[in-house]
Amino acid sequence: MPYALGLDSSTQSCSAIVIDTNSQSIVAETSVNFGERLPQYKAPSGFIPGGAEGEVHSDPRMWLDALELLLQGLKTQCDLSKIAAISGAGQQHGSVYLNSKWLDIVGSLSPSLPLSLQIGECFSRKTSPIWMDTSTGEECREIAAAVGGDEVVCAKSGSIAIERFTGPQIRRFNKNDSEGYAQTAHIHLVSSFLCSVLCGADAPIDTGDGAGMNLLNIQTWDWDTELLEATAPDLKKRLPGAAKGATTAGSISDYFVRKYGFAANTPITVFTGDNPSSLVGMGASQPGKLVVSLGTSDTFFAAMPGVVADPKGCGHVFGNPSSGSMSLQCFVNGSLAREEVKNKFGYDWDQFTTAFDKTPVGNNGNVMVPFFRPEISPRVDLEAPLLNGSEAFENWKAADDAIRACVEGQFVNMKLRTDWMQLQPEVIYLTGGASKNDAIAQVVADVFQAKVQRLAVSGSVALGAALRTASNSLGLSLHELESQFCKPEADSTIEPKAAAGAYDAAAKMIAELLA
Ligand code: XUL
Repeated sequence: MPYALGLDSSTQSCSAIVIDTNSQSIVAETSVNFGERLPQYKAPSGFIPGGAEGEVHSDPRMWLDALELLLQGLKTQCDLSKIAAISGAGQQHGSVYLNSKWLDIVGSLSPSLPLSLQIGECFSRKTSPIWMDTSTGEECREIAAAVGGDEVVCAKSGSIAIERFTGPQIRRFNKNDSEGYAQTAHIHLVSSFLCSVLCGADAPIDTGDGAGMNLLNIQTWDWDTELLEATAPDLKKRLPGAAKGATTAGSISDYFVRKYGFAANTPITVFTGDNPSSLVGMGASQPGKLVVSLGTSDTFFAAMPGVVADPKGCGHVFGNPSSGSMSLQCFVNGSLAREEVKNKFGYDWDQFTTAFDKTPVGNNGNVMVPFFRPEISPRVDLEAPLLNGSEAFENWKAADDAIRACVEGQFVNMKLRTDWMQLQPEVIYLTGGASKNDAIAQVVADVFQAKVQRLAVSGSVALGAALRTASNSLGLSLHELESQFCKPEADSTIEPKAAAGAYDAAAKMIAELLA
């Protein structure tokens, strides 16, 4: 019987999954799309459109209303009193600003009134900046300068000061609205805010999500005094404690027991960020497994055996909710670039795939760095692909060559940019739209010299939360839970075919083109 509930408050929706750890099955799954179900917040894609100067904010009351709609829906699918453990995850970096009424109000919520109405009294900043916000370039530079440069910020916090990260956002709030900052008694991330609401008390920030703030020291996994001071005055007293992922934050508050029928005292494991949660939900929380998600942008993440920061400052290090650390690296030019090349030649996806049968591994030395938009891994502002040779992309006549060059260029660059993680992959889990394509999967296997398996995951963030709490609160092995719930698709394995070193020449050329 023991059920575990995992929640996921993401950018566009809030989702839940309930697993039965005995029968190793999913008991219930549901989701609430913010734009569709809560149009009153005028945030069709989960954020308020038209923010000035790169600001992207959401109304935190929307997240609370969505949580209630979600639990109402879940209640119709399963008996919530059977849930023996709860955890969750939130979109990373977004922050919630609360005044001095917060602890009293969240600790004594009345089930006859909605959360949003009661907690609505507590916001010292009406809207929350989220990860899409790019308004804090100046604050990033100020924080870096105050502590001795980006290298120092990166070595301390696992990432250089970045616009969407929470510290620069807090700094900007204090600069633009010092009165509002003075009224702020508590600052939470989306994840720790929702965890606190469920517990009816302040919950800690876990090291997975906390490392996305430019405030947490990845060597001590605690707040870094220098970074706090470089960010805003008296910041430490406004933050909750930092805690490792396997920490019990509290137990479900009376509000949820009376309103939704949860069992009293149901334990809640500290929430984490969506990416760290997804690492667990993909079954990759142990070093040796990499996840490559192929979407509009491509994302690479993996559990790391040690704690190292990217010396070039492109990647991120977060706490691994299972233990140790994880890396995350984003590549803007993912499907975006693959589609650009496909469309240039008027190919469909079948023709795109067949191109790989007609061209050899290494593409006879025809190399492309396929950046059609400014890239962040590495940082390149140029909006045109770089080629080895003087030929402009517009003049590239051989469609099949160009397609192979694009995909090989993407993954050779991915390998170059992730070498700092010092990983020795046994298996690469490929997920996302393009992962089904065998030709692309073969290039990944050949470049990384590791076997590739496909994962059919839709709700890896919520699943990761359910697995984490089943491990932390119900005493089950996380490793076993991952192998029970996160199975790669049958017959999806692709082994490397090319010899080790087949991409050495291309790697050298791409490194030179980007030097
Ligand atoms: C990671 C990031 C996004 C958010 C939104 O650094 O900004 O992936 O977590 O999901």
